[in-house]
Amino acid sequence: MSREAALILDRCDELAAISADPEHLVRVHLSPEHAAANALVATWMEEAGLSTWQDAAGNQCGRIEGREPGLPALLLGSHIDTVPDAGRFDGMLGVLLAIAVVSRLPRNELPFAVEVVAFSDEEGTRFGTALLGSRALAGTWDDEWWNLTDAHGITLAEAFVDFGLDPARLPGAFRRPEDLVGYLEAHIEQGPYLEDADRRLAVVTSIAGARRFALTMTGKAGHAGGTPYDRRRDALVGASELVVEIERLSKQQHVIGTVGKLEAFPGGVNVIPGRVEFSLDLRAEFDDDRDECLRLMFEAAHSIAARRGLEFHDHEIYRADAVVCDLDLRAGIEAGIRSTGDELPMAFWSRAGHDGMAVVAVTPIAMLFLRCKGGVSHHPDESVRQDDVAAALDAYEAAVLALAG
Ligand code: HGY
Ligand code: MN
Ligand code: MN
Repeated sequence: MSREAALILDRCDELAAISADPEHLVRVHLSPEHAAANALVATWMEEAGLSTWQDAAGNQCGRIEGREPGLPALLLGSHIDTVPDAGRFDGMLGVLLAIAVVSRLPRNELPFAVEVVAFSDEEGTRFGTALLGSRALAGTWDDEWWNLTDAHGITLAEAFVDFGLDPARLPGAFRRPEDLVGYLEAHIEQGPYLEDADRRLAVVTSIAGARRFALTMTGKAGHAGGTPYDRRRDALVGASELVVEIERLSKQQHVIGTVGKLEAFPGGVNVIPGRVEFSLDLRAEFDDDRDECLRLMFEAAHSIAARRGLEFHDHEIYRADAVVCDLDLRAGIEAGIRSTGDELPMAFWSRAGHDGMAVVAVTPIAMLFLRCKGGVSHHPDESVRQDDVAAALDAYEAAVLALAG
């Protein structure tokens, strides 16, 4: 058992070496690193006895049949793309656990086929909007996305072609509900609750709904020395006031608002910033709470702008509403956790987003969380314990068998 867990951790290290930056792990959608990771994951899938293919959206997929060919499939998996300067377990661990579960499963016996999917773009690092791989699988594709551009001005459509995919054939990746039984994802918690409770595993009740925005505060650039304060329209001071207000309102309203990116223009040390472009990531257990807090934030933004002679503009780049995990699939996960000796599985909502938010459009979902050190994620210090990985593997396998029962 721990040999399998050790192999999974070694493979996380192997995937972590496939990065666009040798110093900091970053692997984005439709990049050469994505292609290399797909190829490596495909060999591991084949070693585990899965027949493999890359779907029309760039997801790496694998399948074993059930007791007869062509049965609807239980989907296992996670994502293999990363945020910038990422940890090596967010996403990848779930893909490797899924492959390890399949290598344990009986062949041609289960009442469903089992598929493993390594989703191509859960984070949205390259094009801003996220879940592009899982939304393709779910068939909830918006053709507007083809015009999204990355930092180099390459459109999603161009990136598809560069990757060897044909945008016109994307519908080939859309799955039908009747061909699926459900989706189970194992993932690190990316938060402190399991570690604080000294527990290894938890079942997820729901996944927070998230909305992301590109915000702009516009004032007037000017001379840092010669412009008196009463004549300044300093976009950076205005944006900074809003950033602090976003945190205050988030805490007050019990939602989670984060400004992850901010850039001042023109960016001279002796120039008053005339424009600031910054991001907002806002999420909550319930969409109404998220949206009410957003209203308060934008109200504050406009009042700050009015007071400072600035203009505020918002552009929504991503939205995935909260989803509830399926009770039957959750029962399978809970049975799996109990099989590891944890009689009362912890259950809580995921503050992090996951591909299940997209997959739920085509089939029910459930998630298994495992503890991560200090709750740290989206950081190179992300780490897991080998014995927790071993327990997660046992629980994940038992969940699949419980659902087969
Ligand atoms: O942002 C998230 O919550 C996820 O890690 N993409
Ligand atoms: Mn992530
Ligand atoms: Mn993730």
